[in-house]
Amino acid sequence: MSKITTLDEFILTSEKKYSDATGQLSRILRDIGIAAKIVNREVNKAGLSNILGKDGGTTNNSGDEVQKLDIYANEKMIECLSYSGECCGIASEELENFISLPSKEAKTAEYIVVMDPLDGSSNIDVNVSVGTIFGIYRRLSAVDGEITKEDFVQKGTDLVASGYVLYGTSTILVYTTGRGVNGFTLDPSIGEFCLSHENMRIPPSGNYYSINQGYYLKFDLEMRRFIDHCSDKNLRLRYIGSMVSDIHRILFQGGIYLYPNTRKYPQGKLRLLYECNPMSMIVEQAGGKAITTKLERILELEVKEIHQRATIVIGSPDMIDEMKLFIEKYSAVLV
Ligand code: P6P
Repeated sequence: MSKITTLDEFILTSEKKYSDATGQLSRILRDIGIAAKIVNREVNKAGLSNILGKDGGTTNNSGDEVQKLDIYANEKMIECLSYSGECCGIASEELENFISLPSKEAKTAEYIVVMDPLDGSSNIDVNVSVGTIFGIYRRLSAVDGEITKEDFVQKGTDLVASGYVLYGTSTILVYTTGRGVNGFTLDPSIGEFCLSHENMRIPPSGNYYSINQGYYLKFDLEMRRFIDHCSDKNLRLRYIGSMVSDIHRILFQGGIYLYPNTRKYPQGKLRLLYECNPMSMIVEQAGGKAITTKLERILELEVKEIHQRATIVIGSPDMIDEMKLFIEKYSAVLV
């Protein structure tokens, strides 16, 4: 039997490799691992424990109807991130504004977390994959003071770590601290995330493209021409309404995920801080690319608001480069 490397062991071993590591980031990552196991337990029995359905018809900052599991996942992530005392504040899709964690230790902690606690929650009631997305930044405010909005509205290039959990046919946690991407699959028989995908690299190209083709007539010309091109090349369209799931496929098998501007979302639908930036850090660390439909690198975008939206084109480098040619050729905006 090959040696099992648990997430905790991997985090601690990685920490020892870097003399400047203090263990604070490791403890935050382990808190997230615990939260992922708890959320996974509820996701797997959502149909049985009256946790399905809308939470009284409330909506979150993305305008999405809030499902009970959204709220549960948000609460558990906040609770678990309080354990180590290494996180001083959280911004979440489920929260109007950022929050400070109340413990005495948290007040002087040096990291903040941004998160989408349950991405793709419209899939919950129909038993389709959902995910958690997180990013970790160093706080900018003085540790003896209050946290501020500036602690959160940081560029993606300033991310210290990012990751996601995919609650699918199995549950996998994928993260990076800027030194490569590693995946850990949950073994329910021992309750541990075990290293299953070491040093993940995205294929330079692939046979999948992922976009909500239902908006075809609402996309700009360059998007429609690219979609036509994908069809001409007999690429396979895969789009399940969960960014984590769609990008996870592309990370493994190659491809491109696109959420361009539409009439309903002229700035794009996805949130820059806690969806686009963390996923872009992971994909870039695995050798991929992530840009906006105006050819800007996602990670270099100025973040001005916590719930700021962005367009995104992310995935295999060769396919992103090909998409750029369509944008340069057909985009009225870039002329
Ligand atoms: P649409 C889920 O709400 C999400 O933020 C992403 O995970 C997903 O890819 C996208 O929005 C789905 O949006 O407009 O295609 O339903």
